[in-house]
Amino acid sequence: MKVYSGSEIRNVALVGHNATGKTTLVSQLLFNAGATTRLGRIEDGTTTTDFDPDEIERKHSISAAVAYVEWKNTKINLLDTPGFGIFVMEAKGALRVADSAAIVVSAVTGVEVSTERVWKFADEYELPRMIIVNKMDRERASFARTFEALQKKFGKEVVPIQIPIGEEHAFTGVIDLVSMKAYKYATDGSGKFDTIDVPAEYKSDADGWRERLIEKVAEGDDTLMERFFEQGGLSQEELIDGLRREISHHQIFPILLASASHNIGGQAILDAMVALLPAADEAKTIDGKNAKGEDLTFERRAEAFPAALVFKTFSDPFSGRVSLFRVYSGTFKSDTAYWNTTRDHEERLGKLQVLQGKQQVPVSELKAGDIGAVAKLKDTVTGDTLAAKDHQIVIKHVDYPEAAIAFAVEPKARGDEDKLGVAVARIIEEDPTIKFHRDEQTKEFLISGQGQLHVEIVVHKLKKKYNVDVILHPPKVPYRETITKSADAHGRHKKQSGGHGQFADCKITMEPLPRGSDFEFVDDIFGGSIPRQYIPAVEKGIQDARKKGFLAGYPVVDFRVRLTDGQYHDVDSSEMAFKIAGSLAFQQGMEAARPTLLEPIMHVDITAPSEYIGDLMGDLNSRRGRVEGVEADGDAQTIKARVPMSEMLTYGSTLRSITQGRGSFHMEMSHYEEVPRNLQEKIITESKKAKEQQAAAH
Ligand SMILES: Nc1nc2c(ncn2[C@@H]2O[C@H](COP(=O)(O)OP(=O)(O)OP(=O)(O)O)[C@@H](O)[C@H]2O)c(=O)[nH]1
Ligand SMILES: [Mg+2]
Repeated sequence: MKVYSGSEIRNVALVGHNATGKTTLVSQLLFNAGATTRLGRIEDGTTTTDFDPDEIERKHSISAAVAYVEWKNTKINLLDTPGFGIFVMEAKGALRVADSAAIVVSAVTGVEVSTERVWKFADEYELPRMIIVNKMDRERASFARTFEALQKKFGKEVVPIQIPIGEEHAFTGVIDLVSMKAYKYATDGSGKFDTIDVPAEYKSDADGWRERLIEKVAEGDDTLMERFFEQGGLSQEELIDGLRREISHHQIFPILLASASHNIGGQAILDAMVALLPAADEAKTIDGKNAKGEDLTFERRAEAFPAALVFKTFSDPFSGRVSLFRVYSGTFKSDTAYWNTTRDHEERLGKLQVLQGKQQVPVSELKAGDIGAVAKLKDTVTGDTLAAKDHQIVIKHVDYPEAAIAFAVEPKARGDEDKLGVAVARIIEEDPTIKFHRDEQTKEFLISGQGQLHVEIVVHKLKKKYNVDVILHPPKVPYRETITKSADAHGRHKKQSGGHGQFADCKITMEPLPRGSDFEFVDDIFGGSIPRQYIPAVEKGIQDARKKGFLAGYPVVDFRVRLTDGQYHDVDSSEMAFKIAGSLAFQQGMEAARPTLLEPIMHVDITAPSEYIGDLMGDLNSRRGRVEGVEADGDAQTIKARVPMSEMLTYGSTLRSITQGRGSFHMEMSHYEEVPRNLQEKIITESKKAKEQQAAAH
């Protein structure tokens, strides 16, 4: 395997809505460049970048993957990413290490929800981009409509550099507006093409589009503008140079066309990637932190010391854990020790490789700009920086969003708990947007992720890859309890059993506090009716009791206890006795203080094409939701609402069916509110039942 330097490398992330054909496009480009011997297809499970068994079975991408081609003496690293909303962070991670983005849209559906999300990520990372309008062969494909939608959404910078020859089943080639040549493709999927003159019937159309392109390029540069007016046009070289510059400054987002599954347009896309997208050593600075934790930006190309960011981890059945990294500066060599600057320890890198999907191709070294992989790192996970011990920097990785939903899981086999923990930890290494913890209150294991499907995929992986069979319970709603009025209470613990007795007595006042204040304990004892040393015991007794709950076993929050009076006995009093007295007082206080249940309210954002908004609002109404606003965002709209968590547990599938899969949603914890009284009885009975069952099982 040849070693490439940054100027010979393009790192392009293919991002976009799901099913726009990103994975198929990567297959097409690999095949056209001779990296594979046949055109991989989703339907046959033969694509290079959807190699995971789950991806093959589900016929869509779940995880980012890398492949490469050599084209015109240039290595193009292609990062294929999933388009489903719940996996969109994979796309963000890939964009983080790419130098440009290929935004893939379907010529049938145009701009969609994930298109806009990935566009925003590309904005955030200031990436130059090209737009590939794929599926030009499909019924109802339209170049004009798609172009219009793109321009409306992303601005006048969206400019075609190709127009199609034919549409739908008649799509047979593209006219290149830069060279003013046409490429006509074989209909057998071989990708073979003839370069021909622009067909007569397209001539005037193509001239018009070319003129618009040239004007747009000239706009960005005064001297070019002058030449344009003097000469009445631009030379081929001036046009390409100008285009390249405008693309790198985000002044032009060129549109290219394709039918990935019919293998049309591939070579023209590869040409454009090499000629128009920035090389890996052209990009500006990269931000991170130095060893002292201070922010810093460093010039990638100027630096000789090695620095790389691990942006992805996956486990391979043969080589174990594989870490993918992008080299930002210096050169990484096989069998050499580096420093994990994120975790501050040495990490030995074994044999370096470049990846063709899951296939590992050995390489002696990787230079600044390249993307490679290494297996079996000792203690390095996604997001870590590898650098040199005497030159420590930590490169900034992506910020992951909070998990949107949590499910309880239970191993089917007793004693599999440890195995479960280890397996989930492995999965989290691959996908840091998954969270796993044990709920102190319910003692359950909780897996949280970006949506129900996300968690289901984890469960599937646990079984297939790690042989841990779990039962997925409906997500648990973390209810709370509180009081609604003040009450005085008295707790007295007295026992005379043979020799040593037990005695403690305390009087308390319980008062409601505002939401979110949790618990306060105030010592209001005067005159030593309870000696100092026993007061913490009273508090401890109340703390323990409030965590166990009163109505339905949920922690009691947002109240204050004032300890006002009490009695003790010189011999018979003890800490234990005062703990018991405290808890008895708490029980009595709860009875008198009109207890009630609190439920978590979620802040929910739901995005979908406008036509579904009415139905979605109606549905939210029936879920006790409060709509707080609707924001128009092009053809899509986003509903902002607050909805009780208990009403949102299976929202993913409802949303899918209402919007035919075109909506997405995100939710975050907002605050707690009182459960309407008429719903409380049911929650209390259910929780009691669950407890009895748990008790019976143990
Ligand atoms: N007709 C037609 N079908 C295509 C084309 N490109 C892809 N497809 C089909 O569209 C479906 C989705 O293609 P994928 O390549 O998986 O799309 P993707 O963008 O990678 O999807 P995600 O991984 O879910 O984001 C598959 O059934 C492909 O065969 C195309 O140009 N024309
Ligand atoms: Mg895909």
